[in-house]
Amino acid sequence: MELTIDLLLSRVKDRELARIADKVVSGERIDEEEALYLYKSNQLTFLGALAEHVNRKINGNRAYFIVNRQINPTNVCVYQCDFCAFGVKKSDPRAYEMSMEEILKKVEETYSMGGREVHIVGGIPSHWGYERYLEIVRRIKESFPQMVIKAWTAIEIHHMAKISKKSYEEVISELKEAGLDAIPGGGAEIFSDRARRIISPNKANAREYLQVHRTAHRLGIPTNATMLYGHVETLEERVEHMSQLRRIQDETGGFQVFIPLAYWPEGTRLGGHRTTSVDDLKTIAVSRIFLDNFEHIKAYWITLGEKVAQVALNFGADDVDGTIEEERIVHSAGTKSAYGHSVDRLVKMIKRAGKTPVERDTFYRVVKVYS
Ligand code: V47
Repeated sequence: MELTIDLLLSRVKDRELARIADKVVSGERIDEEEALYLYKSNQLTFLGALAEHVNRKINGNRAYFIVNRQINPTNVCVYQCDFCAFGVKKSDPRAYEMSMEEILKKVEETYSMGGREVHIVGGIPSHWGYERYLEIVRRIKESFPQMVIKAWTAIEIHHMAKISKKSYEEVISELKEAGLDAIPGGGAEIFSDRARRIISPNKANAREYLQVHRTAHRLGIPTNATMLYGHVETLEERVEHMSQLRRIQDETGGFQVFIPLAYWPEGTRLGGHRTTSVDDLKTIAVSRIFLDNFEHIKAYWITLGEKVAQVALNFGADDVDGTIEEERIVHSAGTKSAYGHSVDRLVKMIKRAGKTPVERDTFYRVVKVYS
């Protein structure tokens, strides 16, 4: 690998690119302007090799997956963000709400198949009280104490704080007490106020999203971070988004993974186009290089598609998420990926990308290495 990167460095003609790459290879942090330069560069394979060089220093040849399940208890949502085709009004014929029994049945299915994690997020219905969110966590933990519960985005937690008139600290402590283990990264979208005013003007803003995560870290709850890209945001706004995450990670160290989410436009009010694979791979690569204090970068196979996710594993990503079983959010917006995959399929996907598949738990502890 060293030889490859040295060889590549010696051949790069763009002086500025070579200077930034030199910095990266010697382990120096790059700034926002340099990240933007990488983003704007069309040396895609070089960028991939550089990001992969960084990834290998952290994760070796391993690529992670988890046996998990997503559960979206309801799609009823007060916010109606323009980029989202999943959330609907209560009166919409597509509206649904799972009963506690339905939720527990899904957790049981996953548990009996060796599942390690349930990832629970949904719409935000105006008729749900704070207790309902706590109850879902509590009942799952009571019935399946071994199951790791990664639940409720910062947007949902902000909403809980609002309706219960409690602080983030109180809400997260009570969720933790009920059995919450980790918080997923959803709801970040793009932090820029300008872009947020266009795509999701009503829900919690960037400052509130980040404050929820900061509070969770302080209370010992690890969280993930996402970025929805490919809608109305600029490249500058993407880099600024990552920069805010990097600053918080410097402070707390509580983020486990960064997940760039490629926007899917079908059925959304915002419309627009799908991202190109070149953009997807650049975003993975730039995030791997820029977020030097994040251990993991996830190539989420649901938004990227399996094939681009495989290539992304050679462009700096080291994780593909999991078996998932029942993805609804991005499927509402047109993704053609499967709803879920078997362990076998994920292992093959990773092996065929030239990586060693490693089954992990939510906290990136190794469960099984498929060497
Ligand atoms: O917050 C909504 C995104 C997110 C669309 O933490 C869309 O491990 C693309 O956050 N096109 C939810 N994306 C999913 C999410 C996630 C997924 C996997 C793992 C983790 C983790 C988190 O989905 C939302 C939003 O940013 N989303 N609509 C759309 N049209």
